[in-house]
Amino acid sequence: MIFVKNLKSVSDQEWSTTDKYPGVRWKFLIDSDFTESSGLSLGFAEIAPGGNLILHYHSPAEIYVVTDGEGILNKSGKLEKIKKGDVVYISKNAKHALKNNGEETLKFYWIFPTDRFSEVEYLY
Ligand code: 7BC
Ligand code: NI
Repeated sequence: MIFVKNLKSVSDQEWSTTDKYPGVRWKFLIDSDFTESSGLSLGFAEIAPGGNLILHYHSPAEIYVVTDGEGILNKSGKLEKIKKGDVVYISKNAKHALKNNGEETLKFYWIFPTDRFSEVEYLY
């Protein structure tokens, strides 16, 4: 199975949000809840200035690909500035958070080695 998608092609998909993550919204691009895919999943998230994807961990490892903006990555308590063009590897169960302390929207893709985002259990 091979398919091509573009972020614009999911413009009909509603943004997802939760009160847990103020200023954060996201969409699913490759995810077995929406696409005929398995093994890997990909989503796209935006964090508005002042927004915060709060400290959490999960059993699957994760990758971020930052496409726009800048923010502060919390690496299990150690803070590091990240920006457009950076990629981030997060190992299984490593606590992480991402806050947008900049003036523009922070945008990034995330990748999980799972069929779907909905099977990732978020722990705090
Ligand atoms: O961006 C979201 C929204 C829940 O999740 C992916 C990022 C992460 O670190 O799990
Ligand atoms: Ni995460």
